Amino acid sequence: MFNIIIFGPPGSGKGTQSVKIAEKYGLTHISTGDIFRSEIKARTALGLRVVSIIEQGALVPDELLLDLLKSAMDKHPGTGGFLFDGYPRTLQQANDLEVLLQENNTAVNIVLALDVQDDELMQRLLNRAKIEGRKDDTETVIANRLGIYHSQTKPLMDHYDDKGKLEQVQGTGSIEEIFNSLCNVIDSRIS
Ligand code: B4P
Repeated sequence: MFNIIIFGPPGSGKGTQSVKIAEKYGLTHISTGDIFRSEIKARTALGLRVVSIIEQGALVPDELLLDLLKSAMDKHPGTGGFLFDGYPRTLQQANDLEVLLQENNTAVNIVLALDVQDDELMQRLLNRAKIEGRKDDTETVIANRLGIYHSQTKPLMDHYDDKGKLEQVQGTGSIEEIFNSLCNVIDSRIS
């Protein structure tokens, strides 16, 4: 199996690039944000539990992520690998993922970190708000999400760098240019 984490601040293009990478490399795309949004839409117990957390731009508690991830992975036995999008976001989640993958005799191969400045992120997400109307894409909530990214999620880059798994990629430019840079990095790790 070949497993990739795509990592970056909100609005860095994780979701956009994940769809393209998963298709090109035949990976199973797991987006924890997409899973939460579909649970909220379907008004499940989990959706009702997390809706206000997500609308405020806070992180869903780590313990809720573990079961969710296990069941998402269990739906794809025999996959060639997973592309984790928006997970892990805390050190606890990174440790949980490591254990979960070890239980399946596999591991994270690469962490692709998209680098984009905060002012560009704010602009992208305010633009998305006009198109998609996501409740967590208001100026105040975006600022909260960026703050949480810098304090709780960004430190994970050192964690994966220490393990020799981190690859930083410039996240500005056209979607195709960024995709090509990501593919170059993946190809260099596969061969
Ligand atoms: P996510 O859905 O992961 O939200 P996100 O960080 O905004 O990522 P998204 O994929 O939507 O955006 P992208 O970077 O692709 O999570 C939402 C919420 O769920 C979190 O705030 C949290 O509450 C909760 N949650 C999820 N996972 C969790 C976890 N593991 N632990 C705890 N809580 C969790 O950016 C896309 C935007 O940028 C698009 O509008 C796109 O058009 C634009 N864009 C992309 N590439 C571009 C480019 N090259 N140039 C210009 N614009 C570009």
